[in-house]
Amino acid sequence: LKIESAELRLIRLPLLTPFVISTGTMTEKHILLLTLRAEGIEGYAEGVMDPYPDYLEETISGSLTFLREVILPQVIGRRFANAAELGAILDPWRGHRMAKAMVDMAMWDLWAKALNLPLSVALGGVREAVDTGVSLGIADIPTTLARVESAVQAGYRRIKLKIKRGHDLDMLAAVRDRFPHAKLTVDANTDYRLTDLPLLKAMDDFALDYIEQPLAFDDIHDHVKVQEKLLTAICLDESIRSATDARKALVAGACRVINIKVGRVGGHTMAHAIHDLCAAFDVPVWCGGMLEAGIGRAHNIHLSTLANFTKPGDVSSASRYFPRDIVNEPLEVEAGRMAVPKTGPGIGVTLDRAFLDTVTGLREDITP
Ligand code: OSB
Ligand code: MG
Repeated sequence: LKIESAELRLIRLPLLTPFVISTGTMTEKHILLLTLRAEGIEGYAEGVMDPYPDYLEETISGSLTFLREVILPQVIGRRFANAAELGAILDPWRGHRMAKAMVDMAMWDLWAKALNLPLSVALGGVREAVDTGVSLGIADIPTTLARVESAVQAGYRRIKLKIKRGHDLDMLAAVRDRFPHAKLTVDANTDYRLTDLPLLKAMDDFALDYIEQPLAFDDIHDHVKVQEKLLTAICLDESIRSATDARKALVAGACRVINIKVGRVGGHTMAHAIHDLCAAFDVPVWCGGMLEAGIGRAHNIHLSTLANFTKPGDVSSASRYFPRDIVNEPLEVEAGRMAVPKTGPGIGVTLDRAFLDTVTGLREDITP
């Protein structure tokens, strides 16, 4: 495949409901969208970086500069047999895994399309639909109970509750009391410290499937101390950026579950490596989300078809987030399962170009 040109767009989509997590509130989703063109085919990817570094360090403006000035000029005009060959261009640079992920993901989409295969098949997936859960933002207890109720009614197979210091045990007690049999998890997005160990230990009473990322985003070591003391499994999200991170976490006993976000770890090639490593450790994985629009959501669904994605992922219905999506196909959950989109090969969704143009703030074409 010879990559002929690329297009970067910066789009803004309003969220139906503000999404509140321990690090802040999101009311609008800003998305960097990449198109790679080769031999009459287009491959697409969405970036998961935010305007400001509140989830991890990367920002949209930094990624835009890195892609426009450093990476894309080397990709365009060059031939690739597959996405793994991007390593020669991407690996020399530090960090920037979210930006690298965009290039890797668009290349996987292109490659699968060139082979006329669904991306799930090109990746080695084994399912036609994937189990899904929901991630519920921080809200007062009555609002949270109502949201859990509607998620359970909708058939979601796991409910993840966002927590922060001061919004944890009372809320959990209320939810567990009302929903004694629901599969519940919590996600702290790094809000706790080792001194909170007694509080985290108290969460063992709520039969949670796991506690996601209680400690710092750049920490693996201290999570070992939490995991040793708790019966509940720790799941790492922010701390795992690569298969090397995953190896260190698993060898040290920092977690018993890993949340793989393809956009966080540098793309499908790395996501697959983490998936395989976890399988070797007998550790289950699940697919996380970053409130993606249709392109990123489709990538997540295809990735979730790999065999060791045995826990429900955050790949819930796009209509929970956006009044209108940038793809034509509705990505909606039915009875707790999301079907793999298959309008054609690759990621199996098509851009709603007329709508996309109305939400595009910046567009750049990168040509040889
Ligand atoms: O930690 O998983 C997270 C959203 C933004 C930033 C971080 C996270 C999340 C979510 C949302 O939990 C998952 C989704 O896309 O529904
Ligand atoms: Mg998380």
